[in-house]
Amino acid sequence: MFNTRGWIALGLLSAFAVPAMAQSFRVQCPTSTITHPTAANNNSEPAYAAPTYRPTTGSSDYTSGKTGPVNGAIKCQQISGGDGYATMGDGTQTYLFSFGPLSGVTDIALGKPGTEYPNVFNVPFPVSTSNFLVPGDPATTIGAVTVPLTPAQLGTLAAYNYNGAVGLDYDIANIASIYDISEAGNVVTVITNVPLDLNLKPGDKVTISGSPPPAGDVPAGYVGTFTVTAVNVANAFFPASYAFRYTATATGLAEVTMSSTAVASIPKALDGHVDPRQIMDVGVLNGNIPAPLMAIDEDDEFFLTLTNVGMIMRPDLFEQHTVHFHGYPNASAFYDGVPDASVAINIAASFTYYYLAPDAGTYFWHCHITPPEHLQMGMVGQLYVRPRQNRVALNGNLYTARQQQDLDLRTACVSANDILCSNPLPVANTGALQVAGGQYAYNDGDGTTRYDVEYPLQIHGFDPNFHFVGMTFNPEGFADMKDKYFLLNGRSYPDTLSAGPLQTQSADGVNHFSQPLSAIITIPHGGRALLRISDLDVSEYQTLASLGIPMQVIGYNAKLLRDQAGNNLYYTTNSITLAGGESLDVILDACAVRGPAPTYTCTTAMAAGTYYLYTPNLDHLSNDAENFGGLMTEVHVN
Ligand SMILES: [Cu+2]
Repeated sequence: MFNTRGWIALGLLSAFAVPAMAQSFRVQCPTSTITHPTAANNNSEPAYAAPTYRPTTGSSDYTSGKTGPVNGAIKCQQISGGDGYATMGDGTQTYLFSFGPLSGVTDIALGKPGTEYPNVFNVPFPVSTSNFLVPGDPATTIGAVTVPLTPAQLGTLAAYNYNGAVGLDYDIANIASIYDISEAGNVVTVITNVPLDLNLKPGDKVTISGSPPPAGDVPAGYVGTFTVTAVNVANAFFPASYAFRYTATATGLAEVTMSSTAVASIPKALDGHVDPRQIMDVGVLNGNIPAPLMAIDEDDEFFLTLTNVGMIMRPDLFEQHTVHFHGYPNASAFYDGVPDASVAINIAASFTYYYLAPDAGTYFWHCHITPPEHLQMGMVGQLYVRPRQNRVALNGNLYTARQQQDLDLRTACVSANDILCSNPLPVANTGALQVAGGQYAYNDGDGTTRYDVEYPLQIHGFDPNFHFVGMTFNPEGFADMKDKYFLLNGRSYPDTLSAGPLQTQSADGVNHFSQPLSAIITIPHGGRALLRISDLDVSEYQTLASLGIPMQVIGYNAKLLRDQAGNNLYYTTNSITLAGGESLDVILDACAVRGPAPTYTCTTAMAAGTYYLYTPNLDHLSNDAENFGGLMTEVHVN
């Protein structure tokens, strides 16, 4: 069947005479940007003391109006879009349309976010320790292990610590023949015979070679390895992009024109070039449910590369995929992933999405191509943004730090002039101070969303019939869709109680990690666990109840539960109900009696033991069969 829209698009393209472009895999993770200018500072989160940007009167320009410190860092991640398998609690293999990790592969397998700083992401696979990544890695390399992984095998996984961008490789060294070399003082201008858009930039090393007189025509003073001082130099011969400058020691060197021996060589560089074989080896049938976990901090810039590796089990389909951050304040509609209004990624192509991180909270993400189908089939992932308050210095006043955010129009939340303010100042300064390693769900300003451990928990449902016809080339009945497998982090009870990633042998004959996230909640003595719950179920509402430990709901759809006057509207319940497309934040407090503000010290801890999170919708406690599957997991209180 011809795609009518495709023909219209072709017509428009030819009207603008855009040259035909081959699709390719690329990856992008800059070490610095305009708003994060110092590369060395972008590999960790600096402390938050004051806002980055305070607009001055009459100025709307970032640099001239900037009066504060640089906050946040740069984060990067690469994912594949394609297909794969998961194994359900009753042993049934389920076919997925899915996303898989193409960076942070070890962290993902360990149940952590695969979001990395540039100094981790921009690292090619270490060829010296192993030849190359093979299909199924890291599951394949960890070896033929039993499921679930034993503690010793988990240790092996932790030792397998490659988290860089899969396929990232050096672009080859470039050699350009030189047309002209001239000198003014000791500033040398080199004009080559080709455009030097090969990532050459000031600070790079370049090696000039050539035969000196009398046999050759290149004075020895030009020859050697130098640091480039300028690129894109206007000159009398060729476009500026053909020329660069460096500084020589010798002066008064004669000009060389149309040399037959002079050559500039530019060292190999990491410029986003990837080896497509590694992308295909690791990305194909690499489906994960939930899709790779992402986590960023407020003030970060996030570069997320989606690589569409195609769906091997459905070669008849030419499905595009996108990434849609659900409910997220986007940097631009261009990166929203809704195919009608932004780009979609074709098979054999990569695209890097760009996000800012303005508002803390629990979000989630999914593919936005034919959402009922691609969501049902497994293209659903978790995403959260950590608040600035985590980065307030030890003993800093949380209320004062929260007030600082109102000085920057980009981060301000002032109820008096913003009725949509999602994170108002608390009604009073409780005097809550930052504690060592303090982690919070929101910029609460009063310490009430502090937690000791956090667990992303994705609720999802599968219709096994839909997955089966989706795998077997049959038309899918959308109106008949009815979820019958009920999943927490892609697993049904009792698989929810397995530590470590679950493996599945896929159609390529090798094992792949398929369901990396455990759903066991472990709370330290008297501690607090933040459950970041999201529901991406397509056809069912889902209810999750807590037996023995009250659920305190502190946030809903990535918004702090607080009125515009600053009163906390948290409520305590024993069950929550979510529809697909909703998220909420729940704190399970293993403390029976807690002291008052500002420290909220636990005076009586709950008894150690095993508690349960389960669905009281009893038909959701099995996977379309007796006594197996369903939405249930354990809470271990130490
Ligand atoms: Cu998709």
